[in-house]
Amino acid sequence: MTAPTPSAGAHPDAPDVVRSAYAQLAVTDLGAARWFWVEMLGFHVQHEDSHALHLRGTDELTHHSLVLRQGPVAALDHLAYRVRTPEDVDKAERYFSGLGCPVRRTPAGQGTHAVGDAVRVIDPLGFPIEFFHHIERGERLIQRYDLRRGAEIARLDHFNICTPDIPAAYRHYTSLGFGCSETIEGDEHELYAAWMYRKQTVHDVAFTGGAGPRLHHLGVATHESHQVLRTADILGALRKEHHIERGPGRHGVSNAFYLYLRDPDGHRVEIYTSDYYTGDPDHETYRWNVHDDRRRDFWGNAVIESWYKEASPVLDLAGTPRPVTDTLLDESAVRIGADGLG
Ligand code: 4SX
Ligand code: FE2
Ligand code: CA
Repeated sequence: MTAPTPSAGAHPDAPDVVRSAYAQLAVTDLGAARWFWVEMLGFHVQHEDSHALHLRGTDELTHHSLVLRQGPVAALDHLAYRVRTPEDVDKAERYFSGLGCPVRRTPAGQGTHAVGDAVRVIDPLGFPIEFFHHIERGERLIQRYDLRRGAEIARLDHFNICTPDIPAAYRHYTSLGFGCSETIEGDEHELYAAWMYRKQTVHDVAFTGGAGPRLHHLGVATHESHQVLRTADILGALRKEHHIERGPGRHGVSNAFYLYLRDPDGHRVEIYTSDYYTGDPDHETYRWNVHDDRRRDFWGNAVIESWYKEASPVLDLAGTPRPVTDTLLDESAVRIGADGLG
């Protein structure tokens, strides 16, 4: 079986990634997290026990796209990619072992509830990443309009990660078979940011320059921009406007309509809609100059400083927060990358 999405740069031994599939976050107050993600964003509770919530959007047919588990510190537990076949899980194990990465097999029943045989790695960028194929299915909710509330989230769209070495991140994901839809580049084509995909959208993962490894945000999709605006209105009406960090606005990169929120633990989530199809085999990378004021907000609105500086720590395979480094990011990169700082 061949992948329908670009794989020109893929390493022959790399697993066939289908898409960004779910994120598992550690949260310090599960009740507060439930209010935010279920009541405000409209995620559906697929499974719940005393220490974790398994959530999915209206259009998702797999068991969950977000797991919130109670933990001592707010952090990213892991990001998970679905691979095309069970054999691709074995491939992932061999591929990351070959790169010298820490690798742990989590057979069905030993990892995340409802996920089958999987492999967890600390990837070359320092992130905890899972690759799985099997996952339980959920009941179809696509036309359960009666169950919709809040932002009416349809599905997980992407992960955005902070890393000090953007070219290294670009090379790693190119080897994994990802295509590149858009970039932000300097006058000499220095790479400041990149948006990369396996499914046929603008991205499954994007990179923000800065200390890493840290999770910058999860991007979750609604069908239309009115749902993005409605989310901001509901938070305002409840005097919960402090959860709004950036937007609403229109991105230059991706053309998506957006709103960034912070959950009760500070985890950032982007409500995202209306990007475009990238599945043609000759789809070309669109390159933005770092001096173009429309690149991050098409209307030229400045980006708030916290958006560049703050992000969630990530855990190692034993559940301990990983140290963060930013040695490769010099002052000029911070100034030029941080377009909100004037
Ligand atoms: O701010 S950017 O326009 O660069 C941007 C940020 C574009 C798409 C995204 O999903 C994002 O988080
Ligand atoms: Fe995003
Ligand atoms: Ca605010």
